[in-house]
Amino acid sequence: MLTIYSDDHHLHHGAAELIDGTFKPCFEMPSRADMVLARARAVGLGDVISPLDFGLAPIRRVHSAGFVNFLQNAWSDWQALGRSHDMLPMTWPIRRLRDIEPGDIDGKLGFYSFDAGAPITAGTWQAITSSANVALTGQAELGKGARGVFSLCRPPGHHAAADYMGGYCYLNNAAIAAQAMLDLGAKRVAILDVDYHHGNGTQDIFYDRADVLFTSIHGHPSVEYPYFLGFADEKGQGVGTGFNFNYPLHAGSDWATWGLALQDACRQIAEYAPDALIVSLGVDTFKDDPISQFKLASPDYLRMGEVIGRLGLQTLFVMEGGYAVEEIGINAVNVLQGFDSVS
Ligand code: OKP
Ligand code: ZN
Repeated sequence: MLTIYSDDHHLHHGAAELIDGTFKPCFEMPSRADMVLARARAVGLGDVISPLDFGLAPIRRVHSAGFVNFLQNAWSDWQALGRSHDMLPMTWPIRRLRDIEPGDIDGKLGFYSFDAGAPITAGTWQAITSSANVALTGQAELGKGARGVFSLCRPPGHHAAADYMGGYCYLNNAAIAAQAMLDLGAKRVAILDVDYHHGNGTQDIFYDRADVLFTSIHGHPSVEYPYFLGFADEKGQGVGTGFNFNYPLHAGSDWATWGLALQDACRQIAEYAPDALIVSLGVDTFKDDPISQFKLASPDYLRMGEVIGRLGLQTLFVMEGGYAVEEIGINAVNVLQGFDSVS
């Protein structure tokens, strides 16, 4: 399987995130992508190529103009205040507060985010636009006829919506690739989000649309981040009703439970008969993940790839989460090898 990768992800390296009431070193760190790349090379997964630059147009197809402007200018606005440490928000417009973009950068930060887990650093803009290009280049390779492509994105994207960042995510790489597929002629695209956390951003972006089916298997939002979306009764709205499927599972779920949800999601995807499938590939479902509560073991990821491969669809794998850095390469590449083994 072809891998798309850019070293630019190293430019995004936050010092700390606010978690459990304290600052901890960011779990979302550069060594994650390095480990996945090293494993892909070690097992001879396939060629590794650099992304092309698609510019901002395909990003703007998914994200609002105001949000893209905010991300592009955030660091210089911050520096203008004499600050050189990482940016983090701390005031949010929740219920009954006004929906007006502030002029002040601290206000903008709260306006365009939903948590304090995603720092913006000097190199974040370059890293996130490269990450989107990694996804778009994967999409282009699929368009040339590839059966499966791996976009080794970092930072991840599935928590980012049209106009907010958070959860280590800034631009929604999977959504940007899905929209590009549609813009280039696909009629229907399915997304399968296997990351441990609900893909709230992706769901939100496509919630009222029938041309993208969103399916997600994740920790139950009553006890797990992102808490405020990802329940089973979220079915889509308007013409999008019936095109959103959430599988919230309880803490401690292992392959026996998780695999059943995958089977059901795959049944929905097959019934939808999409032109292509995008997998938001997070491997934080792993039993030793430091911030997650599922119990998948490394060989389970081979099974996961096989089940996905048996759908027989052109498939773009977009890297999302996974924080057990020692095993992230084995687990992510196991999915890709499982997929290849049935292709
Ligand atoms: C990003 B991705 C847990 C706090 C979680 C943010 C997690 C973001 C995960 N107590 N903080 O979906 O892997
Ligand atoms: Zn996750």
